[in-house]
Amino acid sequence: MGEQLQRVEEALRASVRTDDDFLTELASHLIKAGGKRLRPAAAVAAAAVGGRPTTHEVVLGGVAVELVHLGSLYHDDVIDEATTRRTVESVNARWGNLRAILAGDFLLARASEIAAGLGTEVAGLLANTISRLCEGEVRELQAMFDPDRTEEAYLRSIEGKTAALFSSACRIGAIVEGSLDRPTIDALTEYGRCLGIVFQIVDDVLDITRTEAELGKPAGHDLEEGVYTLPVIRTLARHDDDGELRGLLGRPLTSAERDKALGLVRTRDGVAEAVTAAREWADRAGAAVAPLPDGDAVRVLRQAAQDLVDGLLLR
Ligand code: GRG
Repeated sequence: MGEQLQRVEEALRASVRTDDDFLTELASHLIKAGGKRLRPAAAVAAAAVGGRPTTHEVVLGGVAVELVHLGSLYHDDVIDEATTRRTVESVNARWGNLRAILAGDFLLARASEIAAGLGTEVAGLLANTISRLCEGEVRELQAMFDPDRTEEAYLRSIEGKTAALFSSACRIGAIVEGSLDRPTIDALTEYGRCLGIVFQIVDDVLDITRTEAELGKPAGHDLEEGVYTLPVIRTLARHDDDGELRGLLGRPLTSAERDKALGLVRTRDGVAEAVTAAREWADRAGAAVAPLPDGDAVRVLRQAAQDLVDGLLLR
């Protein structure tokens, strides 16, 4: 995987080069800052099920999905008024919202150009994925500060804002590989969807469980923003008979109230239940590819789903 991801890296940097040095700088800012490149890795790993060397088209599929991810981060940081991202100053903090939005649009446009070069189906798929990201994000905004947000509503939101892109990463990798049949492409798409759900649940757990020292900023950012994620939803639904947590939510919190709410979510069973839910989704990811002919690539995918839970929790 290392060599393929190196190829992704080079193509990613090349994809945002323009005649305008300032636009290139804006568009390269977060690429240079690193990132785990999980979505390109998912595209490459899905394509590997075909058993052939990674083609340039597969690398470009990975680049297109990472560019959409990056564009969404640029926009998300404007929405959140974030000051840092990937441990560096966010684009909006350094250059302002206007330039951050335009550079995010530019990344989406470059992703679309690359996808169009990979064929009509991939272009349509990527466009639909961008819609689903926006839908998921809007659902999250609509549920802000709502202590009655249901688990179903939470799942629908994260399916859009996170799982849609993981799912499309796998589907695009599988389509452009060129030799895989439709049932296999569909199985890999479902694998990616489940993987994305695992990823977002774990990310949401970490926002509750990590300490301020680990995060470099106060824990409980989601709680503060009024985004009630699975650990909170489970605590409210099953472990809040005295109504102590509910009494704190539904409005902006002082830092003392945030710490109190965090303590309740951490010590009651909501966190443990959310981790169990993440493991169940990891099992579903594994089950999605279980019918495929056994081989190294399928074993890697199944292991990756399990490792995602453990690796991220230990990160
Ligand atoms: C413009 C495409 C577009 C979308 C607009 C803002 C928005 C709608 C959607 C936001 C979606 C979003 C930011 C979801 C969160 C996904 C998430 C957990 C990101 C962090 O991913 P990592 O950890 O990041 O893979 P790195 O830095 O490792 O790449």
